Amino acid sequence: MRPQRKNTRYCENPLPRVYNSTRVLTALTRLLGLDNAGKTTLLEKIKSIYLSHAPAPRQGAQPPTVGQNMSTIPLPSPLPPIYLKIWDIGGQESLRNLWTQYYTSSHAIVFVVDSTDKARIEECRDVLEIVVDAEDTEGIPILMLANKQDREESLEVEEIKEVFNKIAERLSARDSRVLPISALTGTGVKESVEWLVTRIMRNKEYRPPLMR
Ligand SMILES: Nc1nc2c(ncn2[C@@H]2O[C@H](COP(=O)(O)OP(=O)(O)OP(=O)(O)O)[C@@H](O)[C@H]2O)c(=O)[nH]1
Ligand SMILES: [Mg+2]
Repeated sequence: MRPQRKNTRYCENPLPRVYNSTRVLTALTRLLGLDNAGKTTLLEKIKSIYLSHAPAPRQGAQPPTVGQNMSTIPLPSPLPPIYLKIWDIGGQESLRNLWTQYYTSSHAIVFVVDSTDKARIEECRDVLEIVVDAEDTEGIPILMLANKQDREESLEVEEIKEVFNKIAERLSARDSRVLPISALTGTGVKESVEWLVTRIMRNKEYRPPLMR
């Protein structure tokens, strides 16, 4: 008799069995933004909200991301029956030129801004401008998140909007939004996911989600 092989394949998020067979669509979302913006914390927070047993992120617990992290989030009803595959990509300057390779396969982009980092807000705008101007991001929803709103010194969302106004004009033809969040406490995170999935579905003729 042949020895039984152990399945050792690593699987970060085994998907719950309760999902019925009609749930077959997958949309790819990329979390972009400068280093220290809170992308990994946001991904961890989303996991803790939508996946059972995923722990909530703790302040300062995430080391800077050198490559990328990915999680698949099955969205609960009444949201559309879709899996959101979220990629958190390192934001250090040396890693940013790698972002372009992900644009064509993305159904939405989430650009995370550290609202407390006033010194780099212009850099942040310049980087977002490059993302928005890239040919392969044309027509896909872009969500800008003014993160770290739990911190007293953070810029208000209206102040962030002002900085990004110039870009917003160029985005007028497509779905975009600026929302205030705290990836740490979770304020605004569900609303952000809901905005994303609604816009991805609305855009499905232009960039159809994948069949699983
Ligand atoms: N107070 C507060 N701190 C936050 C929040 N989000 C992230 N942080 C902190 O900000 C720091 C950076 O967070 P990360 O999630 O590692 O940032 P990142 O965007 O993934 O950074 P890179 O991987 O270098 O691109 C950590 O100390 C987090 O705990 C937030 O909403 N509020
Ligand atoms: Mg990170």
